[in-house]
Amino acid sequence: MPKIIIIGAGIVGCSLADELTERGYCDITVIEKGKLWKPGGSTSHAPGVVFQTNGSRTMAQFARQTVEKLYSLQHSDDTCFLKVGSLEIATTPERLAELHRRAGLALSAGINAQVISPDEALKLHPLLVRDKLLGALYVPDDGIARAVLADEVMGERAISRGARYIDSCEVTAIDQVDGHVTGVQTTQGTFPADIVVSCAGIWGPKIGAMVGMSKAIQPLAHQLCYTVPMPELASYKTEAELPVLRHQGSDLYFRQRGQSLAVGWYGHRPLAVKAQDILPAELAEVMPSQVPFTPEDWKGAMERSIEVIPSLKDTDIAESMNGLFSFTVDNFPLMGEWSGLKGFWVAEAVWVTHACGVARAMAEWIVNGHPTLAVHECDVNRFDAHQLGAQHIEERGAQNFVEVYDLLHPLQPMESPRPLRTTGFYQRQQELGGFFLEAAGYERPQWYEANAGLVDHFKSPSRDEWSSKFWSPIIGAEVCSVRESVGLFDITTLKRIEVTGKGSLEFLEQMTTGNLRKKPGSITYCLLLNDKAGMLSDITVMRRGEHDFFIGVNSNTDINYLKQLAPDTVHVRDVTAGTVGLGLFGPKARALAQSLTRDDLSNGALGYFKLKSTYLGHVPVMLARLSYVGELGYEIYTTADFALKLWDTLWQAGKEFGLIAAGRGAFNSMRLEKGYRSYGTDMNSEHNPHEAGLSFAVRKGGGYKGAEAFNAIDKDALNRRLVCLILENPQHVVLGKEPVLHHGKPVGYVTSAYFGHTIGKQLAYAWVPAALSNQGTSLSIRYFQNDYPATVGEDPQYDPQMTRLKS
Ligand code: FAD
Ligand code: THG
Repeated sequence: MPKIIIIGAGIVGCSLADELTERGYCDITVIEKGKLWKPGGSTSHAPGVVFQTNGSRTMAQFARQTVEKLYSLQHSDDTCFLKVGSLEIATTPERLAELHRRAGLALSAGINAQVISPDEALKLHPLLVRDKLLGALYVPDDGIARAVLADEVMGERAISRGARYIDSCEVTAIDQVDGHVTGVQTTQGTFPADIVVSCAGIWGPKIGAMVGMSKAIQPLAHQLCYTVPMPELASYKTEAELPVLRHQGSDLYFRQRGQSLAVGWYGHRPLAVKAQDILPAELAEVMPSQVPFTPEDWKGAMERSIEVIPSLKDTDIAESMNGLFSFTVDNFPLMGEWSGLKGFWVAEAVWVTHACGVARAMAEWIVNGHPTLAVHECDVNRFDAHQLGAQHIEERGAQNFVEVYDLLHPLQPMESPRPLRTTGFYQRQQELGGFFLEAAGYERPQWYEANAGLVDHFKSPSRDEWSSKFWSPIIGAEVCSVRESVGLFDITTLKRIEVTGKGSLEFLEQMTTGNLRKKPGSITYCLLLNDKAGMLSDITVMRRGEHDFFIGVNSNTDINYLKQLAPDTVHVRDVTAGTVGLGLFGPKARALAQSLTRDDLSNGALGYFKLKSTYLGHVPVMLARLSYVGELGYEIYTTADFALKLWDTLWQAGKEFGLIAAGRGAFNSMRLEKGYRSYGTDMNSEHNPHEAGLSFAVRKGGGYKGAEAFNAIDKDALNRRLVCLILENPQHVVLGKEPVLHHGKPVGYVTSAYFGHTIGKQLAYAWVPAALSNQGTSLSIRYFQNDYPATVGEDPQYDPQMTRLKS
């Protein structure tokens, strides 16, 4: 049994000790610099408000598990969760619409939620104003976490199972030998360990610095005040009965505490603090995670509050604080084993709301090697280099604070810093009027205004205000034009690695489901599985030479995962930033490419899923004959220095073939018509290849990670399936993440949705129970308040015979 040290006894550390000891990992030492059970971190003063609804399914599940667990914990005579319900209120039509969308997100994640009328809201919370209210989102199972009490209950339980808690003990250094953690040094001496888990919250960056790890965490202060007792609350005798409230339109939230109200305020400027500068307990006024209250930043908070709770008008503030907690560059927590040091794990930037779910996933990860829920969004190894720079962390953290309650469209890119990364094609893309969104920090065109002239030719269904954000009818025109002739797509943002050296083939055979014993020049589409046959990624392995592979992967997590496991003779190198990629896709792609090279590109010489090094004009390239948009064509790779020359060469030659530049919008619509899944969106580690319709990518026999579990799956007894839904009315637009209903009951959720311009239908891929996955099954998709009828259709809808790709 490994010796485990947990740094920090906040809600995350305490939950983790509980989850690990429950799984029989009892050699646990929790080291805490403060005093138990209120050691002075963010948990010690959090009002504990829990709203489970989240744009991320995983985060919503973490919240659900947290509520379940805290509700099951008994402290004295009460549970550690007060299930008072929650109300998010709307005073504008836009916010009301947003509440309907959020209700959909909740239902998709299995959380009971409904939009209710102002009168119903008032019944639940009589202090609310009536006249301005348009409606509210009511989630009955939301409420208040009694986090400090929960820490004590979970802590005592872990201790009863053999764990140790040592308080007033500060970790000052992490020991390591040969890239593996060996223990920690503290103010009370050295403690050996096989695994160290940092649950240090806002001090996370400081612990990170001990091992040379930059953490994408920014501690920020947030203002919270408690009122004096209010006469309107005089009749309440318990800690809280009224639902917790959010008024996102004014950056406010509220909870009852006996006869007073807590008012939380995000409307102030971001108040950043460096982890290194947080005062120790003996110097801090109240506790380390509270900095002095700044009344000037509170300005506006009460005025806005009175607008929705008029009885606050003559109410004084009894307690006020600027409390510290963590924001990250992408709003997701940091979880998992850091690839820079074996045995060094992190669970930080976690809200109370998600803490027990996060801790459960961490414990499963440590004990079983993989968590049950999909954690790719939260993986500590997910970041690009730029996301780990001090300036970026500070700026993104602050911006995410400002936007915490903003009404954000799912496609909305960060505003700053932009442009941050550009591909070598950027100048040309600008000249063509590219409408840029951001991907992995790169500017990436969604469509090109230069193609506006095509719109008269190829019409798209019109869209409502929400779905027409970051959208243009040009997207559909680009699709149709590419399917007719040929298009140029910038695919540089797709991550690429080289795996080279003796033993590469054997290594990749163990790691992937692919049949890779093919001649150099071949390409294989395959999967990475975990030990439970859950999918970690889908990749394309291009064999360039005997011991030389070029692989298209999905994320930095994939890259770090392969790096971690590669034997000494095998080198895994990320070549994304040093190379560029263009997709040349469409029926005229071969004729165009052939006009630029003396090598034979005929179907016989360079067939489907084959690879070739050649020149296009002056530019040395690798042509890979595959296409995520389902057309004849090539992925073309070259080094970054040749980007512009490559673009210009193709552009010049493309004139006679009707070449257009096409954006990501077209790319996504086309890949969905062809039924190509997008990892992270359509599927993740919670799903096995059969459920996702990808078992064709798994080789027969075994010898790869996950084989045993995969071979044990009963294909005829799957619980759920990814299906292709066709909306009955092609004018009905959905965007993804909406709940799928059967006879009015939520049964699943949409992953990706686009209009299929070639087939003239609105498509939505969705997870549904296997019993409802047969073609022809009638379901509906809830978009805001509307239930749109949809039917399970053939998968894929476009070119199922592969005639276009293989022509
Ligand atoms: P912490 O509770 O900060 O625990 C980390 C522990 O690590 C600390 O006890 C610290 O002493 C210890 N530690 C650090 N460094 C060392 C070291 N070197 N050696 C030993 N020990 C160390 N979240 C919600 O979900 N709902 C809310 O309503 C809510 N409201 C909030 C309001 C305010 C004003 C603030 C500030 C935060 C709020 N949060 C809320 C966020 C929430 O409080 C935190 O995200 C959560 O408590 C973090 O828990 P943690 O265990 O990660 O960190
Ligand atoms: N290009 C490259 N690598 C990639 C992607 C890509 N890696 C990550 C991600 N995208 C992987 N996704 C896919 C999905 C489908 C296909 C390729 C990459 C594909 N599938 C064929 C099919 O299902 O018809 C496979 C046919 C076969 O196995 O013979 O082409 O876009 N480089």
